Amino acid sequence: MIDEFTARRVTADPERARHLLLQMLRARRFEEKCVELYSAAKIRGFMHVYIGEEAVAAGVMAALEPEDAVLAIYREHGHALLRGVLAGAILAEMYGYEQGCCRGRGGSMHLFDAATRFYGGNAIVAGGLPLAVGLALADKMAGRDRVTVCFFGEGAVAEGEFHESINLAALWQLPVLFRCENNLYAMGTALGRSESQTDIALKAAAYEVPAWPVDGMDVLAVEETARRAVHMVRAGGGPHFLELSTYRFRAHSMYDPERYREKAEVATWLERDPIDLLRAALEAAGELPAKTWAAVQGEVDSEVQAAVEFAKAGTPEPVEDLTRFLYTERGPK
Ligand SMILES: Cc1ncc(C[n+]2csc(CCOP(=O)(O)OP(=O)(O)O)c2C)c(N)n1
Ligand SMILES: [Mg+2]
Repeated sequence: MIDEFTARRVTADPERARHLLLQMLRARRFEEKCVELYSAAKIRGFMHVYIGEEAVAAGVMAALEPEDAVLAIYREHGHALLRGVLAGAILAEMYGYEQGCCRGRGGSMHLFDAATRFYGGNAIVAGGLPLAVGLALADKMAGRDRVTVCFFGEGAVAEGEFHESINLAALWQLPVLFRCENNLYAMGTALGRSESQTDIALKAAAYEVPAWPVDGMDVLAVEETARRAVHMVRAGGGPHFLELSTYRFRAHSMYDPERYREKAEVATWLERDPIDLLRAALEAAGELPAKTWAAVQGEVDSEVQAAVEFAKAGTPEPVEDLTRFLYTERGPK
């Protein structure tokens, strides 16, 4: 059953809703393929998928300009893809090939692409926050009209870097949008087992940063709040903070027996799959005829298939290149 409020929001701008649906589906199908390739041992190393959380990344990207910067954690395939990094370059990176966005040196957790100002991909919990503050400080000092968006999990709030970064961003009124992806677990640790205060927006508010909780499974709400927050930051309003409540449908990483949560809890959240919710709302409003939905799926499937072909045709970096890009091309002979 679609509530009246959702129905009205979809009808108000069906094109935007279909765009969001397409973006979420791109991330979902891409990662489903990654899981398949991982199981077939084509991709190795650590891999963490974002399946279930797509609305959080999809909802903000359309509000950004090409000159803005984006940082994420190790669960970042979707962020990179939706920011504009080519699917083939991401997958080739995961294959460890030279054609990857980091020449195959980074892998799943360290996607990076200067052209789209996607600054990673970071395996260190909370590691992206000080980088975001540094980027925003540079922009402010140089008088550049840019916003830096920093995604991180709720596990980051236990780190000193979280507090140091938010404090300095607030003190210096830097143009950063912090986006906490609260999926309730940091590996196998539920938030309430590690934090005395589980209201994360409140922690940011304690540093005088405007902060709101948002339903991270409702992509229309995510988009609306993201647009507003990006606008406020760009207008010189200093850092802003959004806490998105969301859920990862899959395990933490490819090695996780998931003993810390009940199957019933997962099933409850699966009922709020952001893709299913938006699709149902569009269909109920008569804004997603069967052939439009088939076209959306076809477009996504072709993109994923092309990425697989591109990655499969890749080649490892030649051994003689291995010392390149370390310090300087003009190092001692
Ligand atoms: C500084 C640091 N400490 C510990 C780890 C080990 N570690 C990897 S992922 C993770 C959980 C992080 O959870 P969260 O920030 O909520 O992100 P999520 O995986 O839920 O998206 C931890 C503790 C790490 N990578 N970095
Ligand atoms: Mg988490």
